[in-house]
Parts: sequence; structure tokens; C-alpha cells
Amino acid sequence: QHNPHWWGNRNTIVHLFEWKWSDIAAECENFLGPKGFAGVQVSPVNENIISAGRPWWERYQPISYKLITRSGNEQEFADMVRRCNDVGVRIYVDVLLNHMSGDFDGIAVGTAGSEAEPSKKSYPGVPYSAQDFHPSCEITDWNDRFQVQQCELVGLKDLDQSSEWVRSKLIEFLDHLIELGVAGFRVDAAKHMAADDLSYIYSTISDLNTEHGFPHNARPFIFQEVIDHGHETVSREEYNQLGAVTEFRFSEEIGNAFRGNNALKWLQSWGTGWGFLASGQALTFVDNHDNQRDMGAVLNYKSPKQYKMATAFHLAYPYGISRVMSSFAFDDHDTAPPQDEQERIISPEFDEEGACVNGWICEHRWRQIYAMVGFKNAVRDTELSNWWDNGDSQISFCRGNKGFLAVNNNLYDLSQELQTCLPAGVYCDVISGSLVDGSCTGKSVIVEDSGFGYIHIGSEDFDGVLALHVDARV
Ligand code: QV4
Repeated sequence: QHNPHWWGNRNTIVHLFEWKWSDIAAECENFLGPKGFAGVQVSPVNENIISAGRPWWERYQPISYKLITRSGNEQEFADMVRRCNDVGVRIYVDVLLNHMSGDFDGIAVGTAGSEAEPSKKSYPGVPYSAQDFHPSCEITDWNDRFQVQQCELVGLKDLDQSSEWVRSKLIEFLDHLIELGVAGFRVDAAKHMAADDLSYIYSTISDLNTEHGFPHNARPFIFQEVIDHGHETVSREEYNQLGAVTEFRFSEEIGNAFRGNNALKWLQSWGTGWGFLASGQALTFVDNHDNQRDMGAVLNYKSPKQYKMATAFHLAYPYGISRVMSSFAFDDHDTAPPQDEQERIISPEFDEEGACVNGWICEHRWRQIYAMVGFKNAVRDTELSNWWDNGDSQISFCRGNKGFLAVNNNLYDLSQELQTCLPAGVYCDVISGSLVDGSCTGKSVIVEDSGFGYIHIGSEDFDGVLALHVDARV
């Protein structure tokens, strides 16, 4: 279940973290479809516990499988899926199969109004009771398989996926979403569930809904959250046959390189050469909603120049199933998404250039990022060739005769005749500008009959990357 069922030549997923369904529906029609995005990962859709201050992570604590959250209700969800599919943008749902909520004093009320008594493992909204869970214990040793898979991840009540009842409830939930037209699932905390149990669930759920444009017998796309830094007892290799797996080493190493801790010349062997999963099994990202909040090498929107360079490399290099992050502004781990005084999530607002203004970051609306989504579409199915580097952190390469990328992460200029592999002509650098009414608002590059062009990326330039492709020819 590795096929994301993309439409046409599209091939990039965006995670619209904490967005409302009605806003995503509009975004599919107004922006994602026109710009060539392939799909959206949406936040958890089923009822969750309500936590004080409404941190984003309350949505990782389910109370029932009713489709009512701060992002909207079932009707709004169904409307979103329909409208996005209609413009060729797929929906992938973040699903919590591992656990229910954590402890709570007394009776908790969820976002759909269901009551639960987490301390007794009682969730009548499903219903689940204590016998559907593993006995409580803490994970103290992350290399102990029993603890990782049968104890409680940060105290979240741990479902027993070997039980017939639990399996039937999970399958019913996933089938409901498939019926509504989704293309697949991000499986949260997959590492904390036995691969055999997941295999049973994945193989039992329905085919995708043909009324939403999927072919007959199409299996749901599965990508599993398994964090494997290498040498772990529960490894990514237990899951990659079942579906794609989040490749966290990609995120860590790309952050490391673009922060300047590793020369970019080493990226020539990026991908399996770095010990990553096979390209078709790896869900790749510069940052995700968890590690963008951690200190460390991972890049996020707060280091925009490096972040845009890393994203350009991510989307230009032929490796992985790409996902870009779209965040809201945060100070710390618990910052809630943009909300009003009644704690309702607010809709993103845009300035005249299309950038988000009211607490939403919307990296996917940054020109340097959506332009690379277009680049990745334009060069789809071409090989990488003509790698060039300066022995340090200036690099360039071609994608067939359709695209060319150059990056300068040194503290001096890149000024050089380079092989672009493109047919002779004038091309618009889609990073510094765009093609408007046939003329380029940024840097233009003249490509000679030989394929060479003069490339300049000053160390002080606003962006450290230059990208040309055949769909942006002046
Ligand atoms: C607290 C204590 C625990 C204690 C518990 C007792 O910290 O030690 O056992 O109380 O009740 C929130 C709080 C957390 C609290 C917990 C339970 O932050 O302090 O525990 O709730 O009340 C997200 C957030 C977590 C959040 C959780 C549930 O990141 O902070 O916990 O949602 O709301 C590993 C896993 C990987 C996981 C990653 C974070 O292998 O699977 O850790 N990633 C996924 C999601 C992530 C999500 C979860 C899993 C859980 O990507 O966003 O956690 O669904 O690497």
C-alpha cells in the first residue's frame, strides 16, 4: 500500500496542520489545485479530549470515532474531501490506532460531547472498556519491544490491536473515511503497534471509493510514523513492506547539511546512499509537526533562508515521497493554533501577495516553496545528471533536460558557467521571481546551445538557490 494515488503528474503532499475542513476545501480550489499539489495530510479527524488552553496535541488523545473536532464536523469533512478530489488533490488522514486519551481527573468530555472516564479506560462513545487495552505500564527502555509496543506512550491508554473487538472498531473507522473519499492514512505511533496487527488491519480495510475517481481495486495509501535513528530494536524494516515509512534520518541529515554542519557536496549520494529507505517506501520531509518544535538540527520556518534551500533540494532531488510542512507560529511545544476568544480555530487570512498573516505561517504559500512543487511536477520521471560541486557547499544538478537546480550555502558568491541540460533559451529562476505575462520578475538565465548558462547566486542574495525548468521559459 505504497501508492499515494496522485492525479496526473503531481507529486507533493502538504501537511495543513490544524487547518479547518472548510478552509482546506477552499485552499484546494484556490491554491493547491492550481499550483499542482498532489495531496493534503490533515490533522486527526475523530473526537478528542479537551485540554486546557487547547494545545494542538489534544487531538492526539481520542475519545471516540465520531468525526467532530475543532477542524469541523463530518459534513464539513465530507464536503472537503469531495471538493479536493474534484480538483485532483488527495486527502490523507492522520489516524490514531495505537491509543485513546491519557489520564484525566474524573469524567472527560470530548469535542463531540461524548463522555469518557480515562482513568478507568472507559470510552463509551466507541465503546471501549478496560479489557480492550494493554495493562498500564511506562516506557522506560525504548529498546525493549514489549515496553514500546505494550506500555503507554506518554501515558496514553494503549489499545490491544490483537483483540477482535478493537480491530473491528479500527477497521470500521478507517472504512468510514474511505467511504468518504480519502486516499489514505498517516498512521500515528505505528512503531508502538505490532507489525502483524497492522498488517491485518491494512489488508482488511476497503478499497478506495471509485465514486471519488479512484480506479477499481485501489488500495489505501499507508504511511507509518516510525522513528528509527538506526540500530533500534523495533525498526523501520518491520513496517516498510506494509506501506511507506516516515524517514526521520532524511529530516535530521538535511537539517544538518543546510545548517552548515556538513558540506553540500556530500549530498551527491543522497537517498539510499545515506542509508535511507528505498525511495518508494520513504515519506520524506524537512520538518514535521513534532520535530519542528524540538531544539536540534532540524530546520523550520524560523530559519527561512536555510529552510527554503533545504526544501528546494528536497523537492528537486529524485528521492522519496515528499511532504512539505505548513505550520502555525509557535513559541513552545504547547502553543495552540490560531484561535479566537471562544477557542475556535480561526481561518487563515492572506495579504495581497497571498501570504498568510494571522498566526498561520503557510510555508506552502511561500513562492520559493510552491515553485518547487511545480518544479517537481515538471521534472517527474527524469533522472538526476551532471552533478557539479565546488568541493564544498555550492552544488548544481540537472533533472533530465527538464530542470536544473543550483545551491550556494557558502559564505562567498557562486558565479559560474554551469551545465543546465536544458534546451537553448531564456529561463526564469522560479526562486527569485516568477513568470508573469511572459516576462520574468526575478533572475533570468540564458541557456546556450551547449546547455551551459551563467549562474550567479550571491552569498548575500535573499535566497541561496536558483531553479530553472521547462515550464518557466521566458
Ligand atoms: C504526561 C507526562 C507523561 C505521563 C502522563 C501521565 O509527560 O510522562 O505518563 O502525563 O498522564 C501530551 C503531553 C504529555 C502528557 C500526555 C498525556 O504533552 O506531557 O504526558 O499528553 O496526557 C503528541 C504530543 C505529546 C502529547 C500527545 C498526546 O507530542 O506531547 O502528550 O500528543 O496529546 C515518540 C513516538 C512517536 C510520537 C513522538 C512524539 O515514537 O510516535 O514520541 N509521535 C506521535 C505524534 C505526536 C503525538 C503522538 C505520537 C501521540 O506525531 O504528535 O504526541 O499520539 O517518538
